[in-house]
Amino acid sequence: LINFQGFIPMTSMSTVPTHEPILQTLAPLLSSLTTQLKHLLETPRAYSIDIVQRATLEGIVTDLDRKAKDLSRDEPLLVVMLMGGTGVGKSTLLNALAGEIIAPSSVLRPTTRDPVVYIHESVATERLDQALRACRIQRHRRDSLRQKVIVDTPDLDSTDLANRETLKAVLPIADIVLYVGSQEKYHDRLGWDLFRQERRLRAFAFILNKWDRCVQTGAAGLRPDEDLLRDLQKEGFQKPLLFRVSAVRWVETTNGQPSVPLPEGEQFQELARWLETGLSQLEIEAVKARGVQQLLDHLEKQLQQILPPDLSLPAKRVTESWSTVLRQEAEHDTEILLNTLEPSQIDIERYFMRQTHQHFKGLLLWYFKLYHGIQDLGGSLTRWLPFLPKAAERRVVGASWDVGTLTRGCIRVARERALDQRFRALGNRLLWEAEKNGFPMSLLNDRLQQAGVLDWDLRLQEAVGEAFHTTERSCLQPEGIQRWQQKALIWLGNTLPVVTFFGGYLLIMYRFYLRDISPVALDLFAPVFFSLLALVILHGFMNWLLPINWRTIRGAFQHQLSDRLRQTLEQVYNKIPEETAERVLAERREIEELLKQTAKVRQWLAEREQTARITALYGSVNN
Ligand SMILES: Nc1nc2c(ncn2[C@@H]2O[C@H](COP(=O)(O)OP(=O)(O)OP(=O)(O)O)[C@@H](O)[C@H]2O)c(=O)[nH]1
Ligand SMILES: [Mg+2]
Repeated sequence: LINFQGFIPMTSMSTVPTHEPILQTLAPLLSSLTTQLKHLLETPRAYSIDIVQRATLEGIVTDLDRKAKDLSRDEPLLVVMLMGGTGVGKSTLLNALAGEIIAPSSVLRPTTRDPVVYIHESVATERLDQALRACRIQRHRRDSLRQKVIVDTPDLDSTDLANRETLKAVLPIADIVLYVGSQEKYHDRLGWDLFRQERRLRAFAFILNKWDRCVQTGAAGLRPDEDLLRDLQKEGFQKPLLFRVSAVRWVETTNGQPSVPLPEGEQFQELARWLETGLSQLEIEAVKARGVQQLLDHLEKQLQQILPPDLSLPAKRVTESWSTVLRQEAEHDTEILLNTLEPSQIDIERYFMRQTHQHFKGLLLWYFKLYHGIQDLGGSLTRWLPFLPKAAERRVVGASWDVGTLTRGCIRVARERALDQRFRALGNRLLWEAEKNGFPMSLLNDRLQQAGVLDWDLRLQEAVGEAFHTTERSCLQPEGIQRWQQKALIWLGNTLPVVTFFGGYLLIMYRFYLRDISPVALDLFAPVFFSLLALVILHGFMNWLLPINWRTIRGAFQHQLSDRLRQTLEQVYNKIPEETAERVLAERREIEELLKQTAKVRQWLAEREQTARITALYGSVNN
């Protein structure tokens, strides 16, 4: 029979104990980690922690807190907890260890409902963890178990789910779990799953109870203990501490010896000895320290899982791809806005023309004033006289024509018709682009929604107004050859009519004084007529060389507006991915910092590892 192999007797301790009060030093370190982790969980995050990870981390906060409190004591208590399926004999085993009936055991399944805490009389209840204080406390006077708390727990596999919940509430307090099985029940799925989950967080020793039955039935196949050892090996426990026990035989004893003969290889006494003397102060500290290491290891793994990615590169890609989307959007929006301006095209044309005509002086200026006066009069007449044909729904440009009113009106109509809808759709399109470029949609959702409800009226008004004024400037002060043409026309316009007028009269005088031809009445009006003709011809030239019509204005305006709108959209949207990536990166740094600190504490602890006597209680880390 395999003896409890992981247990190396006192004399063969492999490392020399240090006198540094490790556990007490560890307590404030754990408290500091707890505070940081709490802060991390409490602050709102851009890269949110999913609900399961959050729950796990909150569990770790509780565990860290618990351990910090536990370790700050002079003489830490070692909590040894019995865990197993219903009817394997946990309560019977505790009774056997206690040497009296302190925990109810029965053939009825399940029996135990409340955990029973077996504790030395000198230990104040306040020293127990909150969860244990509420349990049934049984005191004893055995000094060999002074620093140990043995807990009998409800089963983990009966149909009574409340029992399972009770077990799960006390399990985190366990430093060592005594995994109890019987010949028919030692690796049932529920128990085994729980063992696999918990072994990463605490020490495990194994008890195969009802050994009397194991020996009896042993004929066919593998013996339960060998089978269990094989399973444990697969879990990385090469030399687990396994005790074969027949607890029921040790409940009723005479002079400390069982009344019924023990089956061969029964190891209850070894178990009792291990609990009493095998787990000395040194082992207790080592188990406690190892428990902390396991918890820190668990914390590191969980932190790794919530570590946000570095999104700097995807953010750049997203900004680039958004630029294309925003340019297209600006072009579409411009088209919509221009369409709403269409009905006012004549007003705009006239407005521009009047602005051009401001360049002139003298006769031509008077000519244009007259021309516009007649135009306005024509417009007014069509309104006053019902029988004259009317231009569809257009206003006539007055002297104080207001660009602001026009742009406000056209923005309102454009928003109602299509723009608002487009802005909403734009958010979705940008989200989709982001996802395509490896930037999680969920991170941008909020910001994009906020952008969607910005004061777009103001922004659009600014864009349209600016585009309008730039168009006006470019039309009134053309560049290149047109500029020279304009200059020449202005010069001609300002001089030619005057020259023709006075030239005409000089000609009449020449003919009258030098050629003796007396002018008729009509001749006297000829200079006026010629200068008027010059004015009309100049007007014609202007319309031909520097045309001011809706088509040219629209072209220039479209170019300006789509450019301005693109800038406006980029101002609002383009900074979002990078700013979000920066926030996520800051969160990543925060978690990395906590990871670094956790690793430091773990390292500090590893350097002070005291003994090899407890290695059997832990499987290999890789499993
Ligand atoms: N043959 C045999 N029977 C045992 C042994 N230990 C306990 N039993 C019996 O197994 C039955 C169940 O024992 P309990 O101690 O109540 O089992 P438990 O694991 O506490 O069960 P729950 O409280 O329901 O979780 C009782 O009838 C015990 O007498 C043993 O070593 N050999
Ligand atoms: Mg029980």
